[in-house]
Amino acid sequence: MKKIGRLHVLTDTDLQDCFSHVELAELAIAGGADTIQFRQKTGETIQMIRIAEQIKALCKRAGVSFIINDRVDVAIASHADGVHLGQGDFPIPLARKLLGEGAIVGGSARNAEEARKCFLEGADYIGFGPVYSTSSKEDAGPASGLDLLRQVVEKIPLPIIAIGGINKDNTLLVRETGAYGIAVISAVCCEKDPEEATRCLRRLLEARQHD
Ligand code: TZP
Ligand code: MG
Repeated sequence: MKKIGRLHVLTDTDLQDCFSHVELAELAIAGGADTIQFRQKTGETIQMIRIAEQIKALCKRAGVSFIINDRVDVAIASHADGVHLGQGDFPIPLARKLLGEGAIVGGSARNAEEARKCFLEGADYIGFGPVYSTSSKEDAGPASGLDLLRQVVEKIPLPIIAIGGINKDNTLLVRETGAYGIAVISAVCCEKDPEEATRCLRRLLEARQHD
């Protein structure tokens, strides 16, 4: 069954060099991440497949969903649970055709029109943002803010995963918009203790409203 997850940790080895993708996945899973997204923009495909296979094994053991950023080929090769695709990446309908109905296909959206397009193309969830400004993605574009996030949550009948500048200080505000979950890079990968950082975000997501 498709499990989208509410706390997506995107592994990153460009912003920091203390932890490998596999180490980050392991620590994030231990801290309570329920989706791991392997995100690497450059490098040899064979190397990516090897890393993805290792993360897949960790995720499978823990019952955590495993998604690959951009690369449908790496997702197929590593038996990942799905892919996450940006507006200029591999087309969502084609990814669905190649990966099948059982795969998780997520799409990125920066505004309501792009979110609707992802929905119409058959995405299973939408990564919406950047909600706050971020330096983790060069072409992320301007921050949407919480109001636009709230509008997308209300308009688009898919799980909305908020992304961009999300950390322990704003997770509760994001959650109050009705967003299904959050996705983070720096709030986990760039912390000294990624496991504890993940645990902290998990607790905030699970805290009762108005606690
Ligand atoms: N897509 C939109 S913003 C972003 C991506 C991949 C970067 C998120 O990184 P951070 O460090 O959580 O702001
Ligand atoms: Mg992309």
